[in-house]
Amino acid sequence: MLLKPNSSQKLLLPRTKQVKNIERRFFMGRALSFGALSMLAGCNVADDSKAQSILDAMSRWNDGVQEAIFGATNQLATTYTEADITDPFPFNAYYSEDKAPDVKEEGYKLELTGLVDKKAPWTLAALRALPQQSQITRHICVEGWSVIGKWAGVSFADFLHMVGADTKAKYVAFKCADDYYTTLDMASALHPQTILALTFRDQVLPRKYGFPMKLRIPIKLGFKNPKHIMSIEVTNEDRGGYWEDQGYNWFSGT
Ligand SMILES: Nc1nc2c(c(=O)[nH]1)N[C@H]1C(S)=C(S)[C@@H](COP(=O)(O)O)O[C@H]1N2
Ligand SMILES: [Mo]
Repeated sequence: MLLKPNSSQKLLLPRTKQVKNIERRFFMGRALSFGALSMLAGCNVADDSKAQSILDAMSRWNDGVQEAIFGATNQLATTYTEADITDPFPFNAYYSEDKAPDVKEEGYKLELTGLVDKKAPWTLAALRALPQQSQITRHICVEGWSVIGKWAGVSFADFLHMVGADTKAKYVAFKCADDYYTTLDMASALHPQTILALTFRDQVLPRKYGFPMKLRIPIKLGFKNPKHIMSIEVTNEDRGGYWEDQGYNWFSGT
């Protein structure tokens, strides 16, 4: 599905191009200066672990620069009206719709691990009893299409504070009922529009859109919005992600 022509498209297209250009420049810079860097650090290219840690550091620096350029974590994503909602709303995952995990509400509990004080798992009923926040925002997929949807659920910042998460930790990592996983930077996790979404268009989140819950984070590309979440870890280790580990940019802000 192609981008619908509207005001934010004008902003989006040049920006996407800009991201690509910036990444290309960083990549070239990285490639050209690799020899010099290895010398500086006193290692040769055969010294894999040292070379890798330099590349990792540069990649983290790239993520930091993107955050500084786009300031995504300080800005609010555009919100839309009910009339703007894309209907029908597409299905998307790394498999076809009939393969979407069929998580049952009975027995489901959201697991919390890592740097969290209160690790007691959460039932859906308990999550539904918390204050709910709604949003109509644009979901942008890295494949080049975007759609507008409506989600509601628990403010993720409120949830992290409630369970005594160490919000000074670097990351929040997610594991899903399929083989999907992703890692978010803490600033994005705490963004005021990041929600643990329990509904889509005011109905219980359907299986195809991530039942029992997805993280809806409009300041990130679609693949940073994990569906069918089973466990959440607060951590200082980057746990990577399904697409991130296949080369998609880790930061992937919108
Ligand atoms: N568990 C899980 N989450 C996932 C995916 C997936 O395959 N499995 N795909 C991602 C991608 S690439 C996109 S574009 C969105 C699609 O979310 P939607 O169903 O709400 O449109 O889910 C993201 N989260
Ligand atoms: Mo996507």
